[in-house]
Amino acid sequence: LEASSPAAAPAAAGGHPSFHEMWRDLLPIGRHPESRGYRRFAWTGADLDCRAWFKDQAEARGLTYEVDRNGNQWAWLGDPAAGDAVVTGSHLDSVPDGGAFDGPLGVVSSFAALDELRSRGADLARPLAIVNFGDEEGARFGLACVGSRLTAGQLTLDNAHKLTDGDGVSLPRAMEAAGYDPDTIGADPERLDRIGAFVELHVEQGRALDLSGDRVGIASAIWPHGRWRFDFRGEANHAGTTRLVDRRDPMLTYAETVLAARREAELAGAVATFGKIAVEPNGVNAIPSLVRGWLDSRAEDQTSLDTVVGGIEKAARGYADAHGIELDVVRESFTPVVEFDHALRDELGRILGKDTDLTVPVLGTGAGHDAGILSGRIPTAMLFVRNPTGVSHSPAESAAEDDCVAGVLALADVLEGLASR
Ligand code: HGY
Ligand code: MN
Ligand code: MN
Ligand code: MN
Repeated sequence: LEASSPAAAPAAAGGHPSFHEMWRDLLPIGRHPESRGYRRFAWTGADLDCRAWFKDQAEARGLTYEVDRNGNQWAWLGDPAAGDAVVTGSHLDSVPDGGAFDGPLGVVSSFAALDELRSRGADLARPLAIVNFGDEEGARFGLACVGSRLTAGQLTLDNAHKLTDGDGVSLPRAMEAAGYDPDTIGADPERLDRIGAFVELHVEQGRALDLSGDRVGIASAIWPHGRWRFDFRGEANHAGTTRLVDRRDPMLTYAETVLAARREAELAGAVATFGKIAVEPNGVNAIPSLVRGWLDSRAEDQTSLDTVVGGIEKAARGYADAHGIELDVVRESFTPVVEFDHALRDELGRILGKDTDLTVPVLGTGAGHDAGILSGRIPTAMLFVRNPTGVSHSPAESAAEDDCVAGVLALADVLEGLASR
């Protein structure tokens, strides 16, 4: 499916007409006309349009629709109170100028898999639910996986009030403006207790499946990752009249730190990215007084991550001292390594090995997911769908129609296999 050409997503013969139809309806929402990327930020108009789409899908199928105390949307087949539910889903929000697949592929595939189960006449012994977790990307308020973190009790109402967007609007106030009661925000153990397994389908954000020649894979682990804010403070002054030797220019220190991050990440076999920056006063002809850069760093294991971030901070302090710059480093969020449930992973392998002609490699990933947050609380697994370019968090993200359909069928097999026993 080329995100840039919805018309190029034919309802493939033997494919999934309902997948195709949902994809087509969702595709225009929140898409920027020039960048062609998605700007579906939590609780903004585009996100609300996506949420309305979710509600429509639930109601069109006669599913029990609800919004939980943290604003996550649920669509239930069977009794939500019965317990031991099998839950699938993902998120509908995006990074700035994100691709079409990261998140929505999992939600659309979940509804399509449910349609598939119904057309098969599957006899389910456990309730099934589809979920859209709010604010997975953290593009607006800086913290990723907000909906699942709130549910899992990793973010309190007090701390949610401290999360603000670029205009100073806090997360609870943004939810309130969108018509939700923010005072109900908080851990939802009762809801998690009713879930027996959570399976999230997601577009792969790398090329492992492309290289192995497989359409679908199973996730093994998520790398530990976090976000750190580096505040470099210097002195604003005239760009034309201030001699170089008299400057305390935080941009220089920031630039040296970016280079150090690349070096440290290479040494540790990890990744480190400064992808967001704020400059004050942000004038062409003024030396900055403040450069604020956000570091996103991830590594296969905790020791490597500590080494990378420690190395970057040490280098930054050295450069800051040399230029008379004050430096503050704040860890804004952190997610430890996630090992997905082994028994559930093996179960998925058995189901897919038996019921389809797919081979299913097991892969780790550097991307965060709501499944990773929930894995501390309930048995959780992920399916990845091949991404031929490996590109993600960009409008160039893509997946082939046939692979998406293979993902839908694999998810249907998994849901049926889990919910039938
Ligand atoms: O991995 C991330 O950046 C986010 O959680 N999707
Ligand atoms: Mn993402
Ligand atoms: Mn995602
Ligand atoms: Mn002047």
